[in-house]
Amino acid sequence: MACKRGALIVLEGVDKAGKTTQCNKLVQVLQQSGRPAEMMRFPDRTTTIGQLISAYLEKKSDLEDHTVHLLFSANRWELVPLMKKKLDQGTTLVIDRYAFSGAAFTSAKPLNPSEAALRGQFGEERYETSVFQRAVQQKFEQLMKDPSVNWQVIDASQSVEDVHTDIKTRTLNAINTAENQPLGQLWK
Ligand code: NYM
Ligand code: MG
Repeated sequence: MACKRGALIVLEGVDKAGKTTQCNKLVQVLQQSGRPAEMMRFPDRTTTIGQLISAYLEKKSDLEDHTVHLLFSANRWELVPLMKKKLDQGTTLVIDRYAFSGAAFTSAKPLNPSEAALRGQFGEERYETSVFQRAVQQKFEQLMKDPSVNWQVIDASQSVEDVHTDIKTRTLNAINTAENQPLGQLWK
């Protein structure tokens, strides 16, 4: 009998929402319960393309907006064969950002770029200002209107443990659903 496919779990949101913490905890609890699971993140700064993106985010290089958008996209595509193989083998992938960040961050750029640049810093990287992050949040809200994506909204203002419990419950449901789905549907 063919092995059951894994689920593709993507955590999206503004910077500092706690996505990385939650991805790590989720993978740990899945593995402890004997379910094959691995974490990935985008941008994946370890590849050659990822290093170009990382230098841009750290303001060590300047890139034209369309160019960096396409680099983020290429950075996801270069890992698709590996992702597909893992899902096919039954491994659930927990991903810290995916293409929705690509759409939300790039489309937030035309909004108040000069104003955003003047505001207080979240961290040191590009995009890490409260004005920019509010624009990104609005873009995510628009993207969530797409009914073909199984969006689950998590209240990230809860405690780390409560957010974790919430994500874990929804993930176990997604894994059950994925087990009955052919992989091909995802990769048309
Ligand atoms: N980001 C991430 C984009 O602008 N486009 C994308 O396609 C992706 C995947 O990279 N501020 C931005 C969002 C973040 C920044 O991500 C670095 P992280 O999760 O902080 O490493
Ligand atoms: Mg960051």
